[in-house]
Amino acid sequence: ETGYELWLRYQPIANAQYVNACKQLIRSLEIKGTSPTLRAARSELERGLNGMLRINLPLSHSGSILLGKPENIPAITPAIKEQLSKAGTEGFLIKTITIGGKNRILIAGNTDQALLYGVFHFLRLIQTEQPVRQLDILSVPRSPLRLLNHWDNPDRTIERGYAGFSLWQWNNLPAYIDQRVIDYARANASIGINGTVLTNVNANALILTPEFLQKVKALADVFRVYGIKTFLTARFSAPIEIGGLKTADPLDPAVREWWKKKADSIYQLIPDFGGFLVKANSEGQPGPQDYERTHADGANMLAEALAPHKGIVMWRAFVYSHTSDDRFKQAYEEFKPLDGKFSSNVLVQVKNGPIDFQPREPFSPLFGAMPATPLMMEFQLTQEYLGQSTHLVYQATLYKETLDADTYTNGKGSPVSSTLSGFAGVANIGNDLNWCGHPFAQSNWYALGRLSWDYTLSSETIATEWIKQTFTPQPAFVQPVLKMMMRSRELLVNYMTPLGLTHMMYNDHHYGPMPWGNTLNRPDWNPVYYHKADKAGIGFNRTGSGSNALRQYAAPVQQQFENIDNCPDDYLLWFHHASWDHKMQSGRTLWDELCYRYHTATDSVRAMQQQWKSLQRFVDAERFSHVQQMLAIQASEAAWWRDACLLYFQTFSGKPFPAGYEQPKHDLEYYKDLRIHLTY
Ligand code: BDP
Repeated sequence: ETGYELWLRYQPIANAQYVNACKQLIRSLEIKGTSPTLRAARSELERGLNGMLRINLPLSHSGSILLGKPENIPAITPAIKEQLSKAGTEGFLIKTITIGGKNRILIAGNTDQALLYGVFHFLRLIQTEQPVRQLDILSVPRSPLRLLNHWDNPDRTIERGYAGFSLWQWNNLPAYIDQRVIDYARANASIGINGTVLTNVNANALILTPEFLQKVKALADVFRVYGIKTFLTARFSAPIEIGGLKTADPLDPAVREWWKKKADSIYQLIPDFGGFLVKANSEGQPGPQDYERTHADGANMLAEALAPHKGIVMWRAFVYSHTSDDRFKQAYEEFKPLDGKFSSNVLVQVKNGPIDFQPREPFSPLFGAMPATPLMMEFQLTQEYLGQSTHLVYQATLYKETLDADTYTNGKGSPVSSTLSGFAGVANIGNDLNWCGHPFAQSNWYALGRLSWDYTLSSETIATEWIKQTFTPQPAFVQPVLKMMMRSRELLVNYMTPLGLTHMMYNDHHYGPMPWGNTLNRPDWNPVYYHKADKAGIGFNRTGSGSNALRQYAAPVQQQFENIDNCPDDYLLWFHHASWDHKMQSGRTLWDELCYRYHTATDSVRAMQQQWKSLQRFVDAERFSHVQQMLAIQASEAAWWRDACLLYFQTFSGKPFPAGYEQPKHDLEYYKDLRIHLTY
């Protein structure tokens, strides 16, 4: 298998007892309606049931599966109506009902999109071998916005993409629709993703030209069938670049008019267009500050153009300037004062942590700090700083760590998830045969969808579902793979940036260790800025005696971190410059703990390699070997991280490696001389 089928493989189920039980209950289908979305739902049901149970699903007036909206189902009871009144426009009900003495499986919802979600959930139940007798599942998304963000360029390269080129074949659109685009939409609908931003945040105004908009329309026409709205990134200077204006000043009437006309023309083609995602005045992108205007001025101008069409603006808070003493503080400093100043159809989109998608970050202090502004969470599925598509990292544990963190902004029990109005995941998808590069990277796409639908799901639950569907439901495979996945992100943290170290990757491509990096013009692009290692110790003091970034959190959060003696080990160096002899909570000294973490994590990757090897009989040869080869690279790169970092930090600590550890294969100069930054 190539992995192309993702978690929608629908392989014949081997468990005969389960198959028989299903076959007694599932024989035929009654479907109420004929919309393209319902046709897609039906064809998915047929495909899935045929694949898994070998059932051809004939249509019948009293079909054992009844798929429809309440107004089309005369026999519906008041109790069911009551349940569906809580389902909103996207939630669904899957329920065993009795009509005329006959048991039937009702899949109901208030819109066709909801019915499609219901069908996918039903198929998931079967693919994971859940009982289908006595069903009563009401599932309603907890978040209205569940988006992927593609950082795709018009030339089909993908910023931070590690799985090939963009799925959007701009050259062939609008005349040609690749089957992949349809399968992409199916996959998203199966996990509840309801929006996609097609283009890079480092935006190109070309996408807003009439020629490109025709192409975007062709994609939007496909996505609509699957309940997915289309969004674009808006380059702030587009009125100059493609509009012939002299300025992009958001308070200039001609500029405002230009955006209104642009929005009108988009909605003529795509009546349900979602809106714009904007990166402005960040990393060289144009923005309102070029005209001495605020982020709110810029966002509100676009919001005004989109409002008549019910479109939204997602304005990113990823900003930092070279003048601040601590990059950590910047987004908060710029955005917090703007709380309440944004139009009602603007959301501010915030990365999970204050810096930039590191293996571990504390939550961004903006969550909970802007009560008058709807905020969106931005997670990065593509593993820019997490071993790209080479390392096996299941990131749901990272997402959950952020979502569950208590902001205390409304007292105890105010988790980050409670401060959110939407979710965005920076996509890890390209035109590689298996979509995501590493076979396990698909799990991060899957997890983003499932968590955006219901952030109370545990990462174990999501991983278990994914493993069963993507490989096999056999417990002897599921259990060990679940363990591997659940530990994988913690291992990566520990062999790359343990104890709160951060941003020590090579310049530019961010692959591999470069803790010595100090050559870039901007200090806050250099690893030495983040770890601040010296003879006295290591770490970034963000307490009152340092940058005082901690002050941006609610008092109880500050208290968790501000005292060096009880700051959790995992965050120590995020907030403190600690001496090499500092006594960790583990009882070891900081230096010994650093050595311990790097070594045990590297050993654990080797153990993971052995574990995978023992599971060969459960997996097709192609995917087995792909994962196996990747794990071998990961194991050797974990050792590379370990040795490069420990040798480098040893030049400051002056301490020996504790006895019993494997010695580095090379000296520090060897690692510094590696030419990966030239060839990668
Ligand atoms: C950084 C990436 C850069 C993105 C930027 C962003 O290195 O390529 O453009 O984030 O999120 O992590 O805007």
